[in-house]
Amino acid sequence: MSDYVKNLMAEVKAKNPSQPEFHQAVEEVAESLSLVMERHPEYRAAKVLERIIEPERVISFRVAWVDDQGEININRGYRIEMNSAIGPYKGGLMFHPSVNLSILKFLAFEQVFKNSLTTLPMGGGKGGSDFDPKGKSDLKIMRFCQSFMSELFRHIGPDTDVPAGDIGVGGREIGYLFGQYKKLRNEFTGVLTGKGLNWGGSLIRPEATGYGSVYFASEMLNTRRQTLEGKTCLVSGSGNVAQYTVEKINQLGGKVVTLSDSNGYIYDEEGINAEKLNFIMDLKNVRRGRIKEYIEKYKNAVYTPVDSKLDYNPLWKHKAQCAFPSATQNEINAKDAGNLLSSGVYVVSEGANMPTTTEGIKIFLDEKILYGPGKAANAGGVAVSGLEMSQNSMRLPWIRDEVDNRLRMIMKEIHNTCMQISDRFGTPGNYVNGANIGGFLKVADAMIDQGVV
Ligand code: NDP
Ligand code: 2IT
Repeated sequence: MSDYVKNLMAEVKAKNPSQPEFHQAVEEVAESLSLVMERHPEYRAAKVLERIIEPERVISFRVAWVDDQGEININRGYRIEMNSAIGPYKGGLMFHPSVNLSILKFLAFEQVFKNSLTTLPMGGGKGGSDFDPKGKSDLKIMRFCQSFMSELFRHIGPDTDVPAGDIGVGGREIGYLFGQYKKLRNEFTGVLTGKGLNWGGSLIRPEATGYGSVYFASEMLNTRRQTLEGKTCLVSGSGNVAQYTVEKINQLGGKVVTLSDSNGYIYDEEGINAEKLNFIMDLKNVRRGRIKEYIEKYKNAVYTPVDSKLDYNPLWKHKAQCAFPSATQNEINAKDAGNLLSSGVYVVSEGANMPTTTEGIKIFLDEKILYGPGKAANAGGVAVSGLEMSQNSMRLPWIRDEVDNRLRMIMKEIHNTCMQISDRFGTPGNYVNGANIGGFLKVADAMIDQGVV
Protein backbone atom coordinates (compact mmCIF):
# COMPACT_ATOMS: atom_id res chain seq x y z
CA MET A 1 0.00 0.00 0.00
CA SER A 2 1.45 3.40 -0.99
CA ASP A 3 1.87 6.22 1.56
CA TYR A 4 -0.83 8.12 -0.30
CA VAL A 5 -3.38 5.35 0.29
CA LYS A 6 -2.20 4.71 3.86
CA ASN A 7 -2.62 8.36 4.88
CA LEU A 8 -5.93 8.74 3.10
CA MET A 9 -7.36 5.58 4.70
CA ALA A 10 -6.19 6.61 8.17
CA GLU A 11 -8.12 9.83 7.73
CA VAL A 12 -11.21 8.10 6.27
CA LYS A 13 -11.31 5.64 9.18
CA ALA A 14 -10.84 8.35 11.82
CA LYS A 15 -13.54 10.55 10.30
CA ASN A 16 -16.02 7.74 9.55
CA PRO A 17 -15.73 5.21 12.36
CA SER A 18 -17.80 1.99 12.23
CA GLN A 19 -18.32 2.18 8.46
CA PRO A 20 -16.41 -0.92 7.26
CA GLU A 21 -18.16 -1.21 3.87
CA PHE A 22 -17.45 2.46 3.11
CA HIS A 23 -13.77 2.01 4.08
CA GLN A 24 -13.58 -1.07 1.84
CA ALA A 25 -15.00 0.72 -1.21
CA VAL A 26 -12.78 3.79 -0.74
CA GLU A 27 -9.62 1.74 -0.25
CA GLU A 28 -10.19 -0.20 -3.46
CA VAL A 29 -10.58 3.00 -5.47
CA ALA A 30 -7.68 4.75 -3.70
CA GLU A 31 -5.36 1.83 -4.52
CA SER A 32 -6.18 2.20 -8.22
CA LEU A 33 -5.89 5.98 -8.09
CA SER A 34 -2.43 5.94 -6.55
CA LEU A 35 -1.31 5.13 -10.13
CA VAL A 36 -3.00 8.33 -11.35
CA MET A 37 -1.72 10.55 -8.54
CA GLU A 38 1.89 9.65 -9.37
CA ARG A 39 1.48 10.84 -12.95
CA HIS A 40 -0.97 13.67 -12.33
CA PRO A 41 -0.02 15.59 -9.18
CA GLU A 42 -2.66 18.20 -10.13
CA TYR A 43 -5.44 15.87 -8.93
CA ARG A 44 -3.66 15.42 -5.64
CA ALA A 45 -3.06 19.14 -5.25
CA ALA A 46 -6.74 19.84 -5.92
CA LYS A 47 -7.66 17.20 -3.28
CA VAL A 48 -10.19 15.74 -5.68
CA LEU A 49 -10.45 12.30 -4.09
CA GLU A 50 -10.58 13.84 -0.61
CA ARG A 51 -13.57 15.86 -1.83
CA ILE A 52 -15.27 12.91 -3.56
CA ILE A 53 -15.23 10.78 -0.40
CA GLU A 54 -17.12 13.46 1.53
CA PRO A 55 -20.81 13.27 0.50
CA GLU A 56 -22.19 16.59 -0.73
CA ARG A 57 -25.19 15.97 1.50
CA VAL A 58 -26.40 13.19 3.84
CA ILE A 59 -30.09 13.18 4.67
CA SER A 60 -31.43 11.00 7.48
CA PHE A 61 -35.06 11.07 8.49
CA ARG A 62 -37.77 9.40 10.53
CA VAL A 63 -40.33 7.30 8.72
CA ALA A 64 -43.30 6.77 11.03
CA TRP A 65 -46.24 4.84 9.60
CA VAL A 66 -49.35 3.00 10.73
CA ASP A 67 -49.74 -0.56 9.43
CA ASP A 68 -52.95 -2.38 8.49
CA GLN A 69 -53.38 -3.65 12.07
CA GLY A 70 -53.27 -0.08 13.37
CA GLU A 71 -49.79 -0.56 14.84
CA ILE A 72 -47.32 2.35 14.73
CA ASN A 73 -43.94 1.57 13.14
CA ILE A 74 -40.80 3.69 13.07
CA ASN A 75 -38.09 3.20 10.47
CA ARG A 76 -35.10 5.25 9.43
CA GLY A 77 -34.82 6.70 5.91
CA TYR A 78 -31.71 8.02 4.15
CA ARG A 79 -30.56 9.70 0.98
CA ILE A 80 -26.85 10.15 0.34
CA GLU A 81 -26.24 12.85 -2.28
CA MET A 82 -22.66 11.96 -3.00
CA ASN A 83 -21.52 13.89 -6.06
CA SER A 84 -23.19 16.13 -8.64
CA ALA A 85 -20.17 17.17 -10.74
CA ILE A 86 -21.41 15.60 -13.97
CA GLY A 87 -25.19 15.51 -13.48
CA PRO A 88 -28.05 15.24 -10.99
CA TYR A 89 -27.57 12.72 -8.18
CA LYS A 90 -28.67 9.33 -9.48
CA GLY A 91 -28.88 5.95 -7.81
CA GLY A 92 -31.16 3.40 -6.24
CA LEU A 93 -33.06 2.98 -2.99
CA MET A 94 -32.48 -0.12 -0.88
CA PHE A 95 -35.08 -1.41 1.58
CA HIS A 96 -33.43 -4.06 3.75
CA PRO A 97 -33.12 -4.49 7.55
CA SER A 98 -29.31 -4.32 7.27
CA VAL A 99 -29.36 -0.82 5.74
CA ASN A 100 -27.14 1.67 7.58
CA LEU A 101 -24.94 4.66 6.75
CA SER A 102 -21.90 2.52 5.98
CA ILE A 103 -23.74 0.44 3.37
CA LEU A 104 -25.44 3.40 1.73
CA LYS A 105 -22.26 5.48 1.65
CA PHE A 106 -20.31 2.67 0.00
CA LEU A 107 -23.08 2.28 -2.56
CA ALA A 108 -23.30 6.04 -3.22
CA PHE A 109 -19.51 6.22 -3.58
CA GLU A 110 -19.45 3.33 -6.09
CA GLN A 111 -22.33 4.95 -7.95
CA VAL A 112 -20.30 8.10 -8.70
CA PHE A 113 -17.71 6.10 -10.68
CA LYS A 114 -20.25 3.74 -12.24
CA ASN A 115 -22.44 6.55 -13.51
CA SER A 116 -19.43 8.33 -14.94
CA LEU A 117 -18.47 5.16 -16.85
CA THR A 118 -21.91 4.94 -18.51
CA THR A 119 -21.03 8.00 -20.67
CA LEU A 120 -24.31 9.63 -19.55
CA PRO A 121 -24.62 12.85 -17.50
CA MET A 122 -25.46 11.46 -14.06
CA GLY A 123 -23.99 12.23 -10.64
CA GLY A 124 -24.02 9.67 -7.83
CA GLY A 125 -26.43 9.04 -4.97
CA LYS A 126 -28.04 6.25 -3.00
CA GLY A 127 -30.71 5.92 -0.36
CA GLY A 128 -33.04 3.58 1.40
CA SER A 129 -34.35 2.38 4.70
CA ASP A 130 -33.96 -0.35 7.30
CA PHE A 131 -37.57 -1.29 6.46
CA ASP A 132 -37.94 -5.00 5.63
CA PRO A 133 -40.48 -5.54 2.83
CA LYS A 134 -40.20 -9.34 3.07
CA GLY A 135 -43.55 -11.03 3.77
CA LYS A 136 -45.42 -7.71 4.10
CA SER A 137 -48.83 -7.10 2.50
CA ASP A 138 -49.16 -4.69 -0.45
CA LEU A 139 -51.04 -2.33 1.86
CA LYS A 140 -48.19 -2.23 4.39
CA ILE A 141 -45.68 -1.63 1.59
CA MET A 142 -47.82 1.20 0.21
CA ARG A 143 -48.19 2.89 3.57
CA PHE A 144 -44.47 2.69 4.22
CA CYS A 145 -43.59 4.03 0.74
CA GLN A 146 -46.00 6.95 1.14
CA SER A 147 -44.55 7.91 4.49
CA PHE A 148 -40.97 7.55 3.17
CA MET A 149 -41.76 9.83 0.21
CA SER A 150 -43.53 12.36 2.45
CA GLU A 151 -40.05 13.42 3.58
CA LEU A 152 -37.89 12.44 0.61
CA PHE A 153 -39.93 14.50 -1.90
CA ARG A 154 -38.49 17.80 -0.66
CA HIS A 155 -34.93 16.68 -1.43
CA ILE A 156 -35.34 15.17 -4.92
CA GLY A 157 -36.47 16.30 -8.38
CA PRO A 158 -35.90 15.43 -12.05
CA ASP A 159 -32.95 17.88 -12.27
CA THR A 160 -31.74 17.43 -8.68
CA ASP A 161 -31.79 13.81 -7.57
CA VAL A 162 -33.45 10.88 -9.32
CA PRO A 163 -33.81 7.69 -7.24
CA ALA A 164 -34.59 4.20 -8.60
CA GLY A 165 -34.80 0.62 -7.33
CA ASP A 166 -32.24 -1.65 -5.69
CA ILE A 167 -32.54 -4.51 -3.17
CA GLY A 168 -36.12 -4.64 -1.88
CA VAL A 169 -37.31 -1.87 -4.20
CA GLY A 170 -38.85 -3.01 -7.49
CA GLY A 171 -41.69 -1.90 -9.75
CA ARG A 172 -44.32 -2.12 -7.01
CA GLU A 173 -42.42 0.15 -4.62
CA ILE A 174 -41.45 2.64 -7.36
CA GLY A 175 -45.17 2.88 -8.21
CA TYR A 176 -46.21 3.78 -4.66
CA LEU A 177 -43.28 6.21 -4.29
CA PHE A 178 -44.09 7.92 -7.60
CA GLY A 179 -47.80 8.22 -6.76
CA GLN A 180 -47.00 9.98 -3.49
CA TYR A 181 -44.40 12.29 -5.07
CA LYS A 182 -46.87 13.32 -7.78
CA LYS A 183 -49.55 14.03 -5.20
CA LEU A 184 -47.29 16.14 -2.99
CA ARG A 185 -45.70 18.15 -5.82
CA ASN A 186 -48.66 18.21 -8.19
CA GLU A 187 -46.20 17.45 -10.98
CA PHE A 188 -45.82 14.56 -13.41
CA THR A 189 -42.05 14.39 -13.96
CA GLY A 190 -39.34 11.79 -14.40
CA VAL A 191 -38.30 12.02 -10.75
CA LEU A 192 -37.84 8.27 -10.37
CA THR A 193 -36.67 5.63 -12.83
CA GLY A 194 -37.83 2.05 -13.12
CA LYS A 195 -41.37 3.36 -13.58
CA GLY A 196 -44.19 1.31 -15.10
CA LEU A 197 -44.43 1.39 -18.90
CA ASN A 198 -47.80 3.16 -18.86
CA TRP A 199 -46.54 6.05 -16.76
CA GLY A 200 -43.12 7.03 -18.08
CA GLY A 201 -41.06 3.87 -17.68
CA SER A 202 -38.61 2.58 -20.29
CA LEU A 203 -38.65 -0.73 -22.07
CA ILE A 204 -35.65 -2.88 -21.04
CA ARG A 205 -35.16 -1.09 -17.67
CA PRO A 206 -36.25 -4.20 -15.69
CA GLU A 207 -33.90 -6.34 -17.79
CA ALA A 208 -31.03 -3.84 -18.00
CA THR A 209 -28.76 -4.73 -15.07
CA GLY A 210 -28.84 -8.48 -15.72
CA TYR A 211 -28.58 -8.12 -19.51
CA GLY A 212 -25.77 -5.58 -19.10
CA SER A 213 -23.76 -7.85 -16.83
CA VAL A 214 -24.02 -10.65 -19.39
CA TYR A 215 -23.08 -8.28 -22.25
CA PHE A 216 -20.05 -7.27 -20.19
CA ALA A 217 -19.07 -10.91 -19.68
CA SER A 218 -19.42 -11.46 -23.45
CA GLU A 219 -17.12 -8.51 -24.11
CA MET A 220 -14.55 -9.92 -21.68
CA LEU A 221 -14.77 -13.37 -23.30
CA ASN A 222 -14.40 -11.78 -26.72
CA THR A 223 -10.89 -10.61 -25.75
CA ARG A 224 -10.03 -14.33 -25.79
CA ARG A 225 -12.09 -14.94 -28.94
CA GLN A 226 -14.67 -16.89 -26.90
CA THR A 227 -18.43 -16.65 -26.33
CA LEU A 228 -20.91 -17.77 -23.66
CA GLU A 229 -22.18 -20.58 -25.91
CA GLY A 230 -21.94 -23.88 -24.05
CA LYS A 231 -20.54 -22.30 -20.86
CA THR A 232 -21.85 -23.39 -17.45
CA CYS A 233 -22.68 -20.42 -15.21
CA LEU A 234 -23.20 -19.93 -11.47
CA VAL A 235 -25.65 -17.15 -10.58
CA SER A 236 -26.44 -16.05 -7.02
CA GLY A 237 -29.56 -14.17 -5.89
CA SER A 238 -32.97 -14.64 -7.46
CA GLY A 239 -34.21 -11.06 -7.63
CA ASN A 240 -34.30 -8.55 -10.45
CA VAL A 241 -30.64 -8.75 -11.46
CA ALA A 242 -30.32 -12.53 -11.16
CA GLN A 243 -33.50 -13.25 -13.15
CA TYR A 244 -32.52 -11.25 -16.23
CA THR A 245 -28.96 -12.50 -16.01
CA VAL A 246 -30.33 -16.02 -16.40
CA GLU A 247 -32.60 -14.93 -19.28
CA LYS A 248 -29.74 -13.41 -21.28
CA ILE A 249 -27.30 -16.28 -20.57
CA ASN A 250 -29.92 -18.71 -21.90
CA GLN A 251 -30.45 -16.57 -25.01
CA LEU A 252 -26.70 -16.62 -25.67
CA GLY A 253 -26.46 -20.41 -25.35
CA GLY A 254 -25.06 -20.70 -21.82
CA LYS A 255 -26.41 -22.90 -19.03
CA VAL A 256 -27.21 -21.58 -15.53
CA VAL A 257 -27.11 -24.19 -12.74
CA THR A 258 -27.60 -22.17 -9.52
CA LEU A 259 -29.77 -19.44 -7.98
CA SER A 260 -30.15 -18.41 -4.33
CA ASP A 261 -31.88 -16.27 -1.75
CA SER A 262 -30.88 -15.39 1.80
CA ASN A 263 -32.06 -18.80 3.07
CA GLY A 264 -30.21 -21.08 0.66
CA TYR A 265 -29.50 -22.04 -2.94
CA ILE A 266 -30.68 -24.46 -5.61
CA TYR A 267 -28.46 -26.47 -7.92
CA ASP A 268 -30.05 -27.75 -11.13
CA GLU A 269 -27.53 -29.72 -13.13
CA GLU A 270 -29.79 -29.74 -16.21
CA GLY A 271 -29.88 -25.96 -16.33
CA ILE A 272 -32.51 -23.35 -15.48
CA ASN A 273 -34.14 -23.01 -18.89
CA ALA A 274 -36.74 -20.44 -20.01
CA GLU A 275 -39.68 -22.42 -18.64
CA LYS A 276 -38.02 -22.87 -15.23
CA LEU A 277 -37.09 -19.19 -15.20
CA ASN A 278 -40.77 -18.31 -15.75
CA PHE A 279 -41.59 -20.39 -12.69
CA ILE A 280 -38.98 -18.46 -10.68
CA MET A 281 -40.24 -15.08 -11.88
CA ASP A 282 -43.78 -15.98 -10.81
CA LEU A 283 -42.48 -17.41 -7.50
CA LYS A 284 -40.37 -14.35 -6.68
CA ASN A 285 -42.23 -11.44 -8.27
CA VAL A 286 -45.88 -12.48 -7.87
CA ARG A 287 -46.15 -15.09 -5.10
CA ARG A 288 -43.11 -13.67 -3.29
CA GLY A 289 -42.02 -17.13 -2.16
CA ARG A 290 -38.67 -18.69 -1.28
CA ILE A 291 -36.19 -20.29 -3.70
CA LYS A 292 -36.46 -23.68 -1.96
CA GLU A 293 -39.94 -24.09 -3.50
CA TYR A 294 -38.14 -24.71 -6.82
CA ILE A 295 -37.28 -28.28 -5.83
CA GLU A 296 -40.95 -29.10 -5.13
CA LYS A 297 -41.57 -28.56 -8.86
CA TYR A 298 -38.24 -29.61 -10.34
CA LYS A 299 -37.43 -32.79 -8.46
CA ASN A 300 -33.95 -33.33 -9.92
CA ALA A 301 -32.67 -30.09 -8.44
CA VAL A 302 -31.04 -29.94 -5.02
CA TYR A 303 -31.66 -27.30 -2.33
CA THR A 304 -28.96 -26.43 0.21
CA PRO A 305 -29.95 -24.19 3.12
CA VAL A 306 -27.51 -21.56 4.41
CA ASP A 307 -25.23 -23.05 7.06
CA SER A 308 -23.94 -20.21 9.21
CA LYS A 309 -21.19 -22.46 10.61
CA LEU A 310 -19.48 -22.61 7.20
CA ASP A 311 -16.93 -19.93 6.33
CA TYR A 312 -17.64 -20.32 2.60
CA ASN A 313 -20.71 -20.54 0.35
CA PRO A 314 -21.04 -24.00 -1.27
CA LEU A 315 -22.78 -22.39 -4.26
CA TRP A 316 -19.38 -21.23 -5.51
CA LYS A 317 -17.93 -24.79 -5.44
CA HIS A 318 -19.86 -26.18 -8.40
CA LYS A 319 -18.01 -26.88 -11.62
CA ALA A 320 -18.48 -24.00 -14.07
CA GLN A 321 -16.63 -21.51 -16.27
CA CYS A 322 -18.50 -18.31 -15.40
CA ALA A 323 -19.90 -16.73 -12.23
CA PHE A 324 -22.41 -13.89 -11.92
CA PRO A 325 -22.72 -12.85 -8.25
CA SER A 326 -26.07 -11.01 -8.24
CA ALA A 327 -27.30 -10.97 -4.63
CA THR A 328 -25.49 -8.57 -2.32
CA GLN A 329 -22.21 -7.07 -1.04
CA ASN A 330 -19.36 -9.29 0.20
CA GLU A 331 -20.97 -12.55 -0.86
CA ILE A 332 -17.62 -13.90 -2.18
CA ASN A 333 -14.80 -14.07 0.39
CA ALA A 334 -11.23 -15.27 -0.14
CA LYS A 335 -12.23 -18.89 0.37
CA ASP A 336 -15.08 -18.60 -2.13
CA ALA A 337 -12.75 -16.94 -4.63
CA GLY A 338 -10.32 -19.85 -4.25
CA ASN A 339 -13.17 -22.36 -4.62
CA LEU A 340 -14.35 -20.63 -7.81
CA LEU A 341 -10.89 -20.92 -9.35
CA SER A 342 -10.63 -24.60 -8.31
CA SER A 343 -13.99 -25.36 -9.90
CA GLY A 344 -12.84 -23.96 -13.24
CA VAL A 345 -14.32 -20.45 -13.21
CA TYR A 346 -12.32 -17.88 -15.17
CA VAL A 347 -15.04 -15.27 -15.87
CA VAL A 348 -16.61 -13.29 -13.01
CA SER A 349 -19.08 -10.55 -13.94
CA GLU A 350 -20.49 -8.74 -10.91
CA GLY A 351 -24.21 -8.01 -11.15
CA ALA A 352 -24.27 -7.06 -7.47
CA ASN A 353 -22.45 -4.08 -5.95
CA MET A 354 -19.10 -5.01 -4.35
CA PRO A 355 -19.99 -8.71 -4.01
CA THR A 356 -16.30 -9.68 -3.64
CA THR A 357 -14.23 -8.86 -0.55
CA THR A 358 -10.85 -7.12 -0.89
CA GLU A 359 -9.04 -10.44 -0.34
CA GLY A 360 -11.24 -12.17 -2.93
CA ILE A 361 -10.51 -9.50 -5.54
CA LYS A 362 -6.79 -9.90 -4.98
CA ILE A 363 -7.07 -13.63 -5.72
CA PHE A 364 -8.93 -12.96 -8.99
CA LEU A 365 -6.44 -10.28 -10.08
CA ASP A 366 -3.38 -12.39 -9.20
CA GLU A 367 -4.81 -15.24 -11.27
CA LYS A 368 -5.51 -12.83 -14.17
CA ILE A 369 -8.99 -14.20 -14.79
CA LEU A 370 -11.60 -12.13 -16.62
CA TYR A 371 -12.87 -10.25 -13.58
CA GLY A 372 -15.45 -7.49 -14.21
CA PRO A 373 -16.05 -5.41 -11.05
CA GLY A 374 -19.59 -4.27 -10.26
CA LYS A 375 -19.14 -0.62 -11.10
CA ALA A 376 -18.40 -1.63 -14.70
CA ALA A 377 -20.32 -4.90 -15.10
CA ASN A 378 -23.61 -3.83 -13.48
CA ALA A 379 -23.72 -0.29 -14.90
CA GLY A 380 -26.36 -1.33 -17.45
CA GLY A 381 -29.15 -0.75 -14.93
CA VAL A 382 -28.34 2.86 -14.19
CA ALA A 383 -27.45 3.40 -17.86
CA VAL A 384 -30.97 2.49 -18.93
CA SER A 385 -32.26 4.64 -16.06
CA GLY A 386 -30.37 7.47 -17.78
CA LEU A 387 -32.09 6.54 -21.05
CA GLU A 388 -35.43 6.58 -19.22
CA MET A 389 -34.63 10.14 -18.10
CA SER A 390 -33.85 11.11 -21.71
CA GLN A 391 -37.16 9.66 -22.92
CA ASN A 392 -39.03 11.47 -20.12
CA SER A 393 -37.40 14.77 -21.07
CA MET A 394 -38.32 14.27 -24.73
CA ARG A 395 -41.76 12.91 -23.79
CA LEU A 396 -41.15 10.18 -26.36
CA PRO A 397 -40.77 6.48 -25.59
CA TRP A 398 -38.24 4.42 -27.55
CA ILE A 399 -38.95 0.94 -28.89
CA ARG A 400 -37.37 -2.10 -27.25
CA ASP A 401 -34.61 -2.54 -29.85
CA GLU A 402 -33.56 1.09 -29.62
CA VAL A 403 -33.02 0.82 -25.86
CA ASP A 404 -31.42 -2.63 -26.02
CA ASN A 405 -29.00 -1.52 -28.75
CA ARG A 406 -28.02 1.54 -26.74
CA LEU A 407 -27.51 -0.65 -23.66
CA ARG A 408 -25.30 -3.00 -25.66
CA MET A 409 -23.28 -0.07 -27.04
CA ILE A 410 -22.85 1.44 -23.57
CA MET A 411 -21.61 -1.87 -22.11
CA LYS A 412 -19.16 -2.17 -25.01
CA GLU A 413 -17.98 1.39 -24.41
CA ILE A 414 -17.48 0.72 -20.67
CA HIS A 415 -15.49 -2.38 -21.55
CA ASN A 416 -13.33 -0.36 -23.99
CA THR A 417 -12.72 2.31 -21.37
CA CYS A 418 -11.61 -0.32 -18.85
CA MET A 419 -9.26 -1.93 -21.37
CA GLN A 420 -7.73 1.31 -22.62
CA ILE A 421 -7.26 2.87 -19.19
CA SER A 422 -5.81 -0.27 -17.62
CA ASP A 423 -3.33 -0.44 -20.52
CA ARG A 424 -2.47 3.24 -20.22
CA PHE A 425 -1.65 2.88 -16.52
CA GLY A 426 0.50 -0.20 -16.99
CA THR A 427 -1.89 -2.89 -15.72
CA PRO A 428 -3.37 -4.43 -18.90
CA GLY A 429 -6.44 -6.61 -18.37
CA ASN A 430 -7.03 -5.21 -14.86
CA TYR A 431 -10.67 -4.11 -15.08
CA VAL A 432 -10.61 -2.88 -11.47
CA ASN A 433 -8.03 -0.22 -12.26
CA GLY A 434 -9.70 0.45 -15.60
CA ALA A 435 -13.11 1.09 -14.02
CA ASN A 436 -11.87 3.05 -11.01
CA ILE A 437 -9.57 5.32 -12.99
CA GLY A 438 -11.90 5.62 -15.99
CA GLY A 439 -14.80 6.61 -13.76
CA PHE A 440 -12.64 9.02 -11.73
CA LEU A 441 -11.04 11.05 -14.53
CA LYS A 442 -14.28 12.49 -15.90
CA VAL A 443 -15.62 13.43 -12.46
CA ALA A 444 -12.25 14.84 -11.34
CA ASP A 445 -11.88 17.04 -14.42
CA ALA A 446 -15.45 18.33 -13.99
CA MET A 447 -14.76 19.16 -10.32
CA ILE A 448 -11.59 21.04 -11.21
CA ASP A 449 -13.45 22.98 -13.94
CA GLN A 450 -16.18 23.94 -11.46
CA GLY A 451 -13.86 25.17 -8.71
CA VAL A 452 -13.80 24.35 -5.02
CA VAL A 453 -17.45 24.07 -3.99
P1 NDP B 1 -33.68 -7.83 -5.33
O1 NDP B 1 -34.23 -7.33 -4.06
O2 NDP B 1 -34.55 -7.94 -6.52
O3 NDP B 1 -33.00 -9.26 -5.13
C1 NDP B 1 -31.97 -9.44 -4.20
C2 NDP B 1 -31.63 -10.91 -4.14
O4 NDP B 1 -30.45 -11.08 -3.37
C3 NDP B 1 -32.70 -11.73 -3.46
O5 NDP B 1 -32.67 -13.04 -3.97
C4 NDP B 1 -32.26 -11.71 -2.00
O6 NDP B 1 -32.73 -12.78 -1.22
C5 NDP B 1 -30.75 -11.80 -2.15
N1 NDP B 1 -30.13 -11.12 -1.01
C6 NDP B 1 -30.31 -9.83 -0.63
N2 NDP B 1 -29.62 -9.55 0.48
C7 NDP B 1 -29.01 -10.69 0.81
C8 NDP B 1 -28.16 -11.06 1.87
N3 NDP B 1 -27.78 -10.17 2.82
N4 NDP B 1 -27.71 -12.34 1.88
C9 NDP B 1 -28.07 -13.23 0.92
N5 NDP B 1 -28.88 -12.94 -0.10
C10 NDP B 1 -29.34 -11.70 -0.14
O7 NDP B 1 -32.42 -6.88 -5.65
P2 NDP B 1 -31.64 -6.68 -7.03
O8 NDP B 1 -31.67 -7.92 -7.83
O9 NDP B 1 -32.11 -5.42 -7.62
O10 NDP B 1 -30.16 -6.40 -6.49
C11 NDP B 1 -29.17 -7.42 -6.37
C12 NDP B 1 -27.79 -6.77 -6.33
O11 NDP B 1 -27.57 -6.03 -7.54
C13 NDP B 1 -27.56 -5.77 -5.20
O12 NDP B 1 -26.21 -5.83 -4.81
C14 NDP B 1 -27.83 -4.42 -5.88
O13 NDP B 1 -27.20 -3.36 -5.21
C15 NDP B 1 -27.22 -4.69 -7.25
N6 NDP B 1 -27.65 -3.84 -8.35
C16 NDP B 1 -28.96 -3.71 -8.67
C17 NDP B 1 -29.35 -2.93 -9.74
C18 NDP B 1 -30.76 -2.83 -10.19
O14 NDP B 1 -31.00 -2.20 -11.22
N7 NDP B 1 -31.72 -3.41 -9.49
C19 NDP B 1 -28.35 -2.19 -10.53
C20 NDP B 1 -26.99 -2.46 -10.16
C21 NDP B 1 -26.67 -3.24 -9.10
P3 NDP B 1 -33.90 -12.54 -0.14
O15 NDP B 1 -35.14 -12.38 -0.96
O16 NDP B 1 -33.89 -13.75 0.71
O17 NDP B 1 -33.52 -11.29 0.60
O1 2IT C 1 -26.73 0.12 -8.10
C1 2IT C 1 -27.31 0.60 -9.10
O2 2IT C 1 -26.68 1.02 -10.07
C2 2IT C 1 -28.77 0.66 -9.10
N1 2IT C 1 -29.39 0.19 -8.15
C3 2IT C 1 -29.50 1.32 -10.23
C4 2IT C 1 -29.60 2.78 -9.98
C5 2IT C 1 -30.48 3.54 -10.94
O3 2IT C 1 -30.57 4.75 -10.74
O4 2IT C 1 -31.05 2.97 -11.87
